[in-house]
Amino acid sequence: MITIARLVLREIALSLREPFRTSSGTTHDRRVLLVEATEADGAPGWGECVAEEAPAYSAETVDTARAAIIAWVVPAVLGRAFAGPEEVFPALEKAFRGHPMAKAAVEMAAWDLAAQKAGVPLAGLLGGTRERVEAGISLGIQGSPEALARQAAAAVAEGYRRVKVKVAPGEDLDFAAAARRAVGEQFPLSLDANAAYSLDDLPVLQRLDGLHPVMIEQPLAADDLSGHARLQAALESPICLDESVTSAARAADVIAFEAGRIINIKPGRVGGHAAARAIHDLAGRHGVPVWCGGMLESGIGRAHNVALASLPGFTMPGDLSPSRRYWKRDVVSPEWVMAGGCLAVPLDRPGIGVEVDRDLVETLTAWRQELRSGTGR
Ligand code: OSB
Ligand code: MG
Repeated sequence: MITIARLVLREIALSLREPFRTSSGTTHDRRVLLVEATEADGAPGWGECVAEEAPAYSAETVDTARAAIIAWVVPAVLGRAFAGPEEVFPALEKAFRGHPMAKAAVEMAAWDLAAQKAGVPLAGLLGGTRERVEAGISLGIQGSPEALARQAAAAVAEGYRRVKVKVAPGEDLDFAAAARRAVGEQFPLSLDANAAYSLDDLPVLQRLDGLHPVMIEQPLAADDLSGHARLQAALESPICLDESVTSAARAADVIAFEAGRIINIKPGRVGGHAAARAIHDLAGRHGVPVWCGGMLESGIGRAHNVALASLPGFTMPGDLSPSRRYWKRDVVSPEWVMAGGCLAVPLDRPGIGVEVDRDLVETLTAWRQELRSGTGR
């Protein structure tokens, strides 16, 4: 049984070591919403919202998520007794439509809370079976193909198990070809378009296909499953869907329509761990490989992703890079490190398995709001 009695919502500012550019924009600094959920007593559970500042990747933003959490998520969960964390997502789905990133931030905090309370690692509570998860790197669009090639070669040398390269119309063939030369013919290279193409771009997409990437991620618009099905039929490389998969029902559509052959699961995008696990289970039943995506999370969101990625169906390296790839200093200790191309699943500690550096979080906090059950909201 868990009953969240108090929830602290805050926004912290984190500066990326290097700007991250995709077809949908450039990120220099992250505004990260953090959720700290506590029962009447005991250790808090932490969650992180993956929404970005602008509605580029999806319609949700930091500000819409904040509003949705306060207006609708909190009233649906605060002070309410749940038999377990798996009951939180259905309650939120019943309470209001949409806003999966807002729902996920609180839902995931509830999972950490439940794991802390039970004294078990979150990975174990979710059904994880791996002791380490394979790390991949996602490289933003660089100033030149040569600059991208240098980064790709460095990533291989560092031990990453897969290199993903962002592409956009006009910054695709030369960049992807340079990355392919840099990593070698056999190395798992993937391309991510963040929904920047249309079926009119078929000639370019077929030339990218000719570089035999392990997958082409989200080439077309998020809501265009029929377009993806047509494109998949015209390509050799598997299409992987990211933005399109906002729920388990959408994942079922992807599989039924053959709109893609691989699914990127981000718990923060689909409403949290329960939905992410449902997609994992569904994909497994259909023989569709899944991997864990990332949204430039702090060490808190990363901990949730690592725990999820320890489930048996996550058979491909995730966008799970060590803390140092993103931040001068992460908000957790220990920071996430890569060894032998993997991140270790922290199985020796309860919950998310890393400690939140409260002093640092306090220093980085732009605003904070405390919500309690029983008080006038
Ligand atoms: O499309 O996978 C994506 C980052 C922000 C938003 C969307 C995406 C990404 C990444 C980075 O590719 C993955 C990471 O966290 O390292
Ligand atoms: Mg993506």
